[in-house]
Amino acid sequence: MIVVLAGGTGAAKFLNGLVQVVDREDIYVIGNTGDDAVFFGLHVSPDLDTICYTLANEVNHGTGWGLSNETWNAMATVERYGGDTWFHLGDRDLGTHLYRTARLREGATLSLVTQEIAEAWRIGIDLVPMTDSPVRTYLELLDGTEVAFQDYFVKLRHSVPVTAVSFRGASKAVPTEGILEAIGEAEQILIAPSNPIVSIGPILAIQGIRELLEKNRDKVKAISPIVAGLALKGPADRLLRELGYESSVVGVAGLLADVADKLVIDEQDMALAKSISEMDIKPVVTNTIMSTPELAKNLASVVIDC
Ligand code: FO1
Repeated sequence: MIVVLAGGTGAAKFLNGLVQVVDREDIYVIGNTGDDAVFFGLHVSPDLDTICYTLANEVNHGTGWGLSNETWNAMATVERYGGDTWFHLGDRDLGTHLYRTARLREGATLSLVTQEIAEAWRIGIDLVPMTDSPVRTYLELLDGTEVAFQDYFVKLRHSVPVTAVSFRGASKAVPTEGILEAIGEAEQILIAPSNPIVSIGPILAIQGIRELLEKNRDKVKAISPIVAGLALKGPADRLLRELGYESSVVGVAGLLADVADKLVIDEQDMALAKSISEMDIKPVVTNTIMSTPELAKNLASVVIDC
C-alpha cells in the first residue's frame, strides 16, 4: 500500500499521476482538514473535495478546485441579499457541503462522510481526513491578529505577511482510525507536493503521526512544492521566508528531513542537490512540473521507483 500525505491542488495533480502507475485500491490518502471552514452553516473540506473532484475528473481545471460545468446561482442570490460571497461556492459544489453537513449533524464522523462522498464519485482510493476532530489552521498577522486559513488564503488573497501559524485543536486531535496502521503497513509513504507549512504541517501536528513517520523514515519520500525558489501556486514560498525558512528546496529539506528519507526536486534545482544530501536527506532530481497528466504520471513513476 502507498500512503500519501496530501493538501490541495498540488497533491491532487500528483495523485492524478499516481493513479496511472499504481492500482487505485493500493493508494491510501491522508488529507489535510486544517483548511476546513463553515460557510452559511455548511462544513466545507476544501482539500478533501479537491482531491475527490480531481480523481473523479470533475474538478474545475481553471481553478484546480470546485466542480467543472459549475453555475453560481445560489451565490448570486446571496449577493442580492448582501451576504458574504468572497468564498465562492458553486451550485454543484454546494450539494457536497449540504450532504456533508447533514451527515455530520446526524452524528456521522467526517471520515465516514468522506468515504461516502469518495465512493459516490468512484475515485477508487481510500481518502481519509487526518483526524475526525476539529483542527483549524490560523495565521498570525503583523498586527497580532489571527485569521483562519480561508480568510488568509481567499479573503486576504494571502497578500499579507504572516508571523506565526497554529493548528487549533491539533494537540487534542487523534488520527482517524486506521491511519497509524496504514502508515505502519505501507511499502511507501509519500509527502505530496503541498505547502509544507499549512498543508502538510497540520497532518504532522496530529498526535502520533510525525513520530510514526520518523520511525518509518526509510519508507518516506517527499516531493518539493517549491521549484527554483518559488511556489508553483499559492503562498508556500512567502510563508517559508516569513517563518524563517529559506524559500527553496533546501528550506523544504530542512522542514521535512526528520520525517523523509528522500526529497524529489526539479531539474532547475539540480545545483542544490549537494546541499540537500548534506542535510541527511537524499535528493532525487527529475521534472516535477505537472503541467499535463502525462507529466504527473512520469513524476509519479519516478517517485515510486526511486
Ligand atoms: N480558493 C479561492 O482562491 N477562492 C475561492 O473562492 C475558493 C472557493 C473554494 C470553494 C470550495 C473549495 O473546495 C475550495 C475553494 N477554494 C477557493 C480553494 C481553497 O481556498 C483551498 O483551501 C486552497 O486551494 C488551498 O488548499
